[in-house]
Amino acid sequence: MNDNQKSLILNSSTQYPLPQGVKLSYGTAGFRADASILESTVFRVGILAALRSLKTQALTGLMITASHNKVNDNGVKIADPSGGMLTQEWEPFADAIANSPTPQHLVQLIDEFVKKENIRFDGARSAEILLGRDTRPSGESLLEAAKQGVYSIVGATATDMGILTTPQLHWMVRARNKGMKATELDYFEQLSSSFRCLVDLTPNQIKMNKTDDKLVVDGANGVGGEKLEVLKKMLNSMVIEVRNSGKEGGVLNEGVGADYVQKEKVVPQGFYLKDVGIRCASLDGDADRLVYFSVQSNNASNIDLVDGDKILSLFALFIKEQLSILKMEGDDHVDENYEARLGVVQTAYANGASTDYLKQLGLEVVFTPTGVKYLHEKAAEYDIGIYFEANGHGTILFSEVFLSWLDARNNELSSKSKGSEQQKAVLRLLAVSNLINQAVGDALSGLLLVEAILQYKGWSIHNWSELYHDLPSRQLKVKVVDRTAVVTANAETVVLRPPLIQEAINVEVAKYPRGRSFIRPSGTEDVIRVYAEASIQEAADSLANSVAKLADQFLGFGNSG
Ligand code: G16
Repeated sequence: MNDNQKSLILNSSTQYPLPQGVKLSYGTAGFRADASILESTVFRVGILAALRSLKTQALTGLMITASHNKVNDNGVKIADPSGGMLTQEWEPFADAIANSPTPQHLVQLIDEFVKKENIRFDGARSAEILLGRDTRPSGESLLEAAKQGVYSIVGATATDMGILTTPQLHWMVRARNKGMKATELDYFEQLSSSFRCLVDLTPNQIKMNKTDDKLVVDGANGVGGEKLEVLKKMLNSMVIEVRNSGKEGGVLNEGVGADYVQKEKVVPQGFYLKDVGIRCASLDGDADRLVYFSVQSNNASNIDLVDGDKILSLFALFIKEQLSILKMEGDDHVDENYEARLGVVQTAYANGASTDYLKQLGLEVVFTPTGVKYLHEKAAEYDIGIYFEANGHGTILFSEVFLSWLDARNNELSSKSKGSEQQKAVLRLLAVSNLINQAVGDALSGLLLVEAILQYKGWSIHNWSELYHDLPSRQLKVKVVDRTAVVTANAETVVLRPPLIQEAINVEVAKYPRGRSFIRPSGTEDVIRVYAEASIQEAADSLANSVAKLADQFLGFGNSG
C-alpha cells in the first residue's frame, strides 16, 4: 500500500475506535454482538469487503443483520463474488482486523495482508460493494460506518441497496457478477416468473381444498413480511396472509419467527386455535430461514412442525421424481448416459428420522458442521446438491454442467417430442434452478418452491408432514464462562475438549432408546447449544436436561447444582 492509502485508513479508522474489552469472532455467519459496540467492527468489515473486491476483481456484498438474534443485537457479514459466504480463508484476517487495538496496528495488519495476498490497487477494476441492511433500528448508523470503511480504500464505491432480506443481497451480488440485471425488481420478477412456470407444469392442475388453499406467514416482525407483500402482488394464483410484518408493533424475533417456532415448537404470536387446519409458515428476522407448521387442535400453543429437514425431504423427493421421468426415455438423445449426481447435506441437528427417510429414498446423505458456509461448500460438489439445516436454512445448487445438459436436452426434445413428459421434467428442473436462490438459503424463494411442489403433488401440509415421523427432540441453551472452551469434531457430534465431558454425555445417551445428544458452541450467541433426541418426548427432554447440566458443570457457572 502506498503512503496515501495508509494515511486514508489511519485517518478514517480514528473515527471508529474499538471499544474497550471487545473481542469478536467472525462466527457461524459473520460478526454479531450488541449493536452498541459494533461500529468499529462494521467499519473494518467495510475495508475487508473492498479488499475482497480488489483481490477478486469482482463485486462483493456487505450485509448488516443479526438475523434471528434479539433486536438489540446486530451483525455484519460479507457476500463473496459468488453470492455465497466470505471464503473461510479470509476469516482469520477478519478476526484480526476486527480486534486490532489501534489505528496504527490496523494499518500494519492490512498492509501485511495486502502483501501476502498480492492485492493490487492498480488493477483494471476498483473495489465495488453492494450494501444492505435489515430492519433493525441500529442498521442505519452501522451502514454509515460500513460506507466509511469502504471509502477508506482509494477508488472504492459503495452502493446502498436499502433495506433487504439477507438472501436478496446475496442474490444481487451473484447476479451482478454473472452479468445479469440485479435490482430488487429483477429479483421479484425472477422468483415470480419461475414460480408461475413451475405451477403451469403441474399435471392436471390438482385443486386443493378451500382451507388448504390459504397460506398464513409469520414475518418475525422483520424484513421478510414486507418483502413477501410485494412478491404476493406478482403471484396471482396464491392466497397469502402475512402476520407479524412488523407494522403491527411487535418486536423483531420476540415470540415470533422461524428460530422461535422451530426451537420452542409453539405457535408464534398472532396465531390461534382458529388457525387449525391452515398451512402456516414462519420466516426469521432477515428471511434466510423458513419453517412450516400447523396449529394443533388439542392445544392452541402446540404445533405440528414441518422443519428444514422436511423441506429438504420434499425438495429431494420432487427432484428425484423428475430425474426418474428423465431416465424413462428410450429415444436417442444428447449424452444418453449422463447420470446426474444428486446429494443431500445435513448437520447433526437433522432429525434421525429424516436421515433414515432420505437414505430410504436411495440418496447420498453427507454431514457437515452447522453453518451454511459448510453445507453450501459440500452441496456444490454435486450436479444437484440440496442442503438444509433443521432450522430452515438451505437451498438447492445446480452445477453449470448439469444446467447446460438440461438446456441441450430441452432443445432436443423441443424438436423431437415437444410437450412430452420428459420435456416437462426438464422444464421443471430448469424452473427450480431459476426459482431457488442458488447464492444462499432464502425463505421467500424456498417458500415458493414448497408451494409449487405441494400443488404439483396435490398435498396438504398434513400429507407432507406424514412423509416420516420426527423422533421427539429438545434443544436448550446453556450460558457458560467461555464457550470457545468447547472443541468438537465429526461434524460436531463429538466433544474433544474439555476432556471427559463426551464420556459423561455418552453415559446419559445410553440410558434412552434411540437416544442421541450433542453440545456445540453457538456461533451467533454467547451460549452452548444442547440437542437431544429419543424415542419419546419425555426421554428427549430428560436427556437434554441431563446434558445441559453436564455442560453447566464442566463449563458453566455451576448453577445446575
Ligand atoms: C446462522 C447461520 C446458520 C446457522 C445458525 C446457527 O443463522 O447462517 O447456518 O444454522 O447461524 O447459529 P448458532 O451457531 O448460533 O447455532 P442465522 O439465520 O442467524 O444467520
